[in-house]
Amino acid sequence: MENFINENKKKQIAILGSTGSIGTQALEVIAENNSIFEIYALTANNNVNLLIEQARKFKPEMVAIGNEDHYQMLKSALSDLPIKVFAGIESIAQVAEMQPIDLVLTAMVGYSGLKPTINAIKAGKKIALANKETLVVAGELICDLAANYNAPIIPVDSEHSAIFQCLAGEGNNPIEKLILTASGGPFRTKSIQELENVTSAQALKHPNWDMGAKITIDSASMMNKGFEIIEAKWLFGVTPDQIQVVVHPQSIIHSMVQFADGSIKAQLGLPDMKLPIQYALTYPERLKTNFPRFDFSVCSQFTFEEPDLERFRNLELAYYAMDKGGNMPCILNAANEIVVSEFLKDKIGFLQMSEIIENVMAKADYIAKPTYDDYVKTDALVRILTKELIK
Ligand code: MN3
Repeated sequence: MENFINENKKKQIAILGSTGSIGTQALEVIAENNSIFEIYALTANNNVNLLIEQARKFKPEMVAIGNEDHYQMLKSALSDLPIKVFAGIESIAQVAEMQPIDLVLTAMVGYSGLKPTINAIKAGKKIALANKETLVVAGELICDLAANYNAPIIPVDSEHSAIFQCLAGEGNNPIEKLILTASGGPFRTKSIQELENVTSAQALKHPNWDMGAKITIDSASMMNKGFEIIEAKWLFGVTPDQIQVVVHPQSIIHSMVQFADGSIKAQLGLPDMKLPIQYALTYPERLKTNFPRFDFSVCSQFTFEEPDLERFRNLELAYYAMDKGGNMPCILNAANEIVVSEFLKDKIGFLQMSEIIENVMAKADYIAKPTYDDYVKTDALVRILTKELIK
């Protein structure tokens, strides 16, 4: 593969979702390596103040804000700079396909990542994929498009980056199994009785990773790991029975690959998303960083546990959705987005989230071979159905 980094021509980067946790960390990585990378476009959904600040600092060609109410504010705050300003969800998808862009980092939250990712793939862009919901909702469609349009997808999710790194140099050596590690989240040791009463504030305190609110709740409920199983299936072309989840509370082993000869390769490091973000930006090369290094004398023990499917039902629901295929993972995702937002408002309990999702999965219309329009329709209908069941 041709080296991606070329000091004579800076790589043009678009960050979709630049004000979120991944987006802001990606900008730190890019600021550190500004002789290699240049920001071409930044987009955000709602956080207009931070988007203005980022645009003034990185001076992209263009910015887009999803929420059109913020257009005037964004436009006037940047009026002294030659930055094109757009607003509306559709404009974010259009920004993703702009000709000069070399790489699109998809770091939006949830289903909203689907359309812009499709556009970027159709424009043949290299994709650094942080928005896992894109693959959960429409993995088959995305992978077919990526193959047809020659758009490489490089995972940013730490587990998938780990697997991707383990596979580097392995050619077509057969994978026997992928072993996804899970921290277990803040509720790993809580009993089912205790889980009845945990609050969103408790769920937002993740022991190892500092992330956005939605993914932190998904981590506490293990839905995040459920999504990651589905993400792994599509990224690495394995079958569901080739994906195993192991709870590893220290979050130092980010995931592993077991090959046909029984050999297991693992990727290790401190839990810091800047590493997988940077690897996705510089792949297949590695750049020097000043991130803190893992120290074996400080962490003397790695432990492993089986995930508990009784307390964390979501993992089982995700396996079911993956086996069932069609629009079932899309149903799973839409129901989850609604229950998470209701849990964050303390409108429903922690365990209720899985109960409601399971109920929605039983009631929603199943489509075995969905088109893009079917996904759009499924997402919209399932959101309504889930809200009705919560009332
Ligand atoms: Mn992850």
